[in-house]
Amino acid sequence: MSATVGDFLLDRLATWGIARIYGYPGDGINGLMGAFGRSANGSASGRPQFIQVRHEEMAAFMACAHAKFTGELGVCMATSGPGAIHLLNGLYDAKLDHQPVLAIVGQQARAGLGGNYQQEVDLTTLFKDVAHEYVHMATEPAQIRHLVDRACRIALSERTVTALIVPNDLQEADAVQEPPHAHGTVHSGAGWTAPRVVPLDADLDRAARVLNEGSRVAMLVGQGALGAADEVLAIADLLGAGIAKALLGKAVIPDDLPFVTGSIGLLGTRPSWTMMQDCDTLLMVGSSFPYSEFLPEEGQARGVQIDIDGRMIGIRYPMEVNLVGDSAETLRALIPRMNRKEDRSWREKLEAEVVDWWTLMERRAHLSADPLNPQLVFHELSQRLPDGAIICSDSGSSANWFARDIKLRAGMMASLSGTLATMGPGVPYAIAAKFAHPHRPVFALVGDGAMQMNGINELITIAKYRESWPDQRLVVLVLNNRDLNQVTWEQRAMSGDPKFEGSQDLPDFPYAAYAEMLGLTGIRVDNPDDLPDAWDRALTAPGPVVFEAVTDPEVPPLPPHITLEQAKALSSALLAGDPNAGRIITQSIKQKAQELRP
Ligand SMILES: Cc1ncc(C[n+]2csc(CCOP(=O)(O)OP(=O)(O)O)c2C)c(N)n1
Ligand SMILES: [Mg+2]
Repeated sequence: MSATVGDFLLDRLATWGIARIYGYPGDGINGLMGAFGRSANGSASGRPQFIQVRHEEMAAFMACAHAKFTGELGVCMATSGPGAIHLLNGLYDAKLDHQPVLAIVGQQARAGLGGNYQQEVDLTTLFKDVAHEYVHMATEPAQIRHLVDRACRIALSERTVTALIVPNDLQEADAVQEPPHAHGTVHSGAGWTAPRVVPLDADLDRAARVLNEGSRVAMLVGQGALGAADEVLAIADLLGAGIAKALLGKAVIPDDLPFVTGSIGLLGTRPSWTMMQDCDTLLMVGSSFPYSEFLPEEGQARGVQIDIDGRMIGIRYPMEVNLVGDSAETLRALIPRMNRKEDRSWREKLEAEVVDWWTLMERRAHLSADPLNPQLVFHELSQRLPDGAIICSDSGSSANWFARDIKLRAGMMASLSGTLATMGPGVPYAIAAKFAHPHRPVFALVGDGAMQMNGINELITIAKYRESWPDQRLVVLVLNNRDLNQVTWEQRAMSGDPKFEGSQDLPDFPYAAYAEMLGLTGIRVDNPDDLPDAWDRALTAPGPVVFEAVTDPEVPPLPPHITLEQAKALSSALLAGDPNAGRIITQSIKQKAQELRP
């Protein structure tokens, strides 16, 4: 029997299979903390375990990453007022990337609400946008059962964020597990299973006709195709298609297949760019990749899109056939309708471009820089990635090198903040990955700006929990370039402004030495000759590692093609007195020149 509302709330979450809640305490949720305490923090009762982070935003990132790496509901918890407010950015990350996450927050006591009380914030209104599918405040013990049931079920079925607000005095009230059988009460049950969603036969036939009539088919897969690798590969084979991957879909299929053109977009590859320029048919599966200039021009290609969410269909390219359905199921239904394309010349052309691209990547990685070329850091890591690795990239230049230089193999997982593109998720995502898959090696690829924003603090969380992971392999790669580099390049290439050192330069920080102070392994590399050995050491270290790579901020994260406008903007930035003009020109020319080599 659950004694209090707090006890019952945790028990009900356990009924939903919730094993872990990321959060931070406060007097707004002491009635919930007491319930964790009464169950010896989960271990005694099957209740969830409370994982204490350094900042509530990190708890929300971790809940999001839990959802991304397990497919389950992620849960985070924070106190009223400031704690609840801190959650927001991480919750938006989950909402925008369509992850099921439940936020549970405290509130002032019911009797004081509306009294301009200390820490009283109108939380229903605050969460109304991020948790627009379901946000409710409990005012009665008898509500808890259906509020939990609905918040969990709606988050899962809509793949979105929901929020529950529980006043602190209510948490300590006597639980009502079963509302009275009376008018005005709600009697809910737990549980949700994913439905089978397949389009109608007539629509599948129409899609098959478009795909069969095309001769140069380009595929673009996103995170919605995770779990549909066999079907994606089977249809690509029948269609003689190449496959480009949106960032969140990087792990859908391995990068070592000859017809995989890799990432697309500003962080993408040249083969993906040319495939989209030259295709006559586009098959998009589970992606909402936003940048239209990287997709075919309107009218150039006929399009078929598959997405489980009818709202995400037909918004990036005017598709001829829009199929609302599960990726694997829908592709499976399409496969018997396909005629195998006998002319393989399109696929062969793409494969040749992919070979050239990887050669170019290798050459660019080995160009000298001052002191380290970040591409070499990623290149050397890529070759050494252990089987089953989980990779979490941050936003920043690391996302470029993650997208282009990391060759994922079958069985690996990877993610980042794809749609919100927020700084800061790298380290907390990695921590959640480690809790969800403690036997797998996990990597966070993070800039020094993101480390200074929150990653450094979350190293303390790693130090706190490392002993609970049976396999402690967790590497945080920090690109120490003393610069907010991605934005510095955007200032130059998009706005035509020289680097503004006042906003862009970062103070140096001893990341590896700090890791050592925390009892982690710290490795600092500032000489390219040391990289292979340093990576070997990092990958065989007995516990978590901070791998500090001192990298050159003047190595340009070049887009797959430079438009005339970007070239003009960059040259005007340099002419306007960019403080690093000379070295930028040298590095850019070196990078570009590799494309001209035979
Ligand atoms: C919360 C947040 N603030 C600002 C930005 C804008 N932004 C995107 S990347 C970036 C620079 C990141 O710098 P760093 O982490 O050092 O990585 P680098 O690009 O230098 O490798 C900034 C400021 C953002 N995406 N998110
Ligand atoms: Mg940086």
